[in-house]
Amino acid sequence: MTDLGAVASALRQQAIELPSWAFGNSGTRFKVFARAGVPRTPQEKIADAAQVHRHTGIAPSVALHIPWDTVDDYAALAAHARDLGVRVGAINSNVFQDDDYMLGSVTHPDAKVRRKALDHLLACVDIMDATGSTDLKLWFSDGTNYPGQDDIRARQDRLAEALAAVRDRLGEGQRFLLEYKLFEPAFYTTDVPDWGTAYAHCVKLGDKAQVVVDTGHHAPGTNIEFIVAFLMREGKLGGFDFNSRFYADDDLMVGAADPFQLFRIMHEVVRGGGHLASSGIAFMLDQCHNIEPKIPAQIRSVLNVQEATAKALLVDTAALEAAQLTGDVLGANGVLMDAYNTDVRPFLADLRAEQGLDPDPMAAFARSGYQDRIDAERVGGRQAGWGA
Ligand code: AOS
Ligand code: ZN
Ligand code: ZN
Repeated sequence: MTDLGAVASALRQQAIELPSWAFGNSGTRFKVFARAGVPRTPQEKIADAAQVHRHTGIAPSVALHIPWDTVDDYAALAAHARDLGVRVGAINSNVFQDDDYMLGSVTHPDAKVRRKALDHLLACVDIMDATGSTDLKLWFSDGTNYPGQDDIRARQDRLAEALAAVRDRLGEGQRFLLEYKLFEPAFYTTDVPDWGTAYAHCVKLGDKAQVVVDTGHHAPGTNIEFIVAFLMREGKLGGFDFNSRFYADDDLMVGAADPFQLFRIMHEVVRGGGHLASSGIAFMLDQCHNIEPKIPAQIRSVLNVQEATAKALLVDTAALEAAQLTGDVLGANGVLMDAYNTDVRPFLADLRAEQGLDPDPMAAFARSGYQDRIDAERVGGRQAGWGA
C-alpha cells in the first residue's frame, strides 16, 4: 500500500520553473500572433509568472533568457522577483540569434565568432552571480546543412574547448546544463544532437556539467524515460525542459500530447529519488503558447506535471518489485497502470485547500481579474524572442 501522507509531503515540496519567454507573444515562422496584455518588460514577465505560483503554489522560479530579458540591473531584477514571491531560475544563453552565428557559435570555423559566443556565455555567468541563479542553460543551434560543409570532429573539439572555459568560470554552487536536440535549425549534422553526445562532454567536465532533457528534442518513438533513468543513475541529469510534441520541437503544453509518457518519465524520476529537493534536478518548462492564453496555459502545464508526479508517487513500489522479481509481467504492468489510471485531481484539490490555495487554480486565476487588468494596462507587448 502506498503511504498517502508521504505522497502529499513529496507533492508539497515540488517546484516547477517557468520560462520567461512563455509569457510573450509567439508563433511559428509563418506568423506571430499578438495578444492583449502580454508583458513589455522582463519585470512584467516575472509578474505574470508570479501569478502562476500564486495559484498553484509550486512554481517558485522563473528562467530568464539573455538577451531577451536584458536589464541594466540584474540584482534589482532578482529583488523584484523576490518581492513578488518568486526567484530567478536558470539563465538561458542565446548564441543563435545573430548574423555572425550563421555557420555556428562555439563550433564556428572562425575563431573570432567562437570568441564572441564564449564571451556571451561568460556574461551569462556574470548574470548568475548578480541574480543568485545557480544554473546556466546551454543550447546550441550549431550544426551543418550539407555533407562536407565543415569538419564534424573539429567542431566537437571547438565545442569541448568552449564548454571547458565555461566550466572554469563557474563559481561555487553553479553549474551548466547542456541541452541536446536532434535537429533544427541545422538539418544535416547538429553538434549536440543527442543525450550521448551531451553526456560524453559532461562526463569529461565533472560535477559542474550536467545534461538537460528537453522532452521535445528526440526522434519519434524514442524512449525518453530510459534516457532519464540512465542519466539519473549516472548522476548526470541536471534537469528537464518540459513540453510536448506531436511532430518535432512543437513546444506545446507538457502532458497535452502524451500524458502517459509524462507519467512514465515521472515514474523514473521518482524511482531515482529525483522528486526530492536534494536531487538538484531542475523541472523547467520550455514552451510557447501561440494560440492559447499564456498565464492559464502555464497554470495548466504546471498542473499537468503535478498530476503526473502524483500518479508516479502512487505506484505501489512493494507490489511492483514483488511482481518484477517473480517474473509476473502482467502483474507488474498492472501495478503501474493502476497508478496511472487513478484520478488524482480530488486528492490534489484537497492538498491545495490544506495549503490555503484555491482547489481549482484555473478558475481562481480566471476570477482574479488579473488578465483584465493587464489587458487594459499593457499596450505594446513584445514578441517572446525580441524582449530586449
Ligand atoms: C531550443 O530548441 C531549445 O529548446 C532551448 O531550450 C531554447 O533555448 C529555448 O527554447 C529558449 O530559446
Ligand atoms: Zn529547451
Ligand atoms: Zn526546443
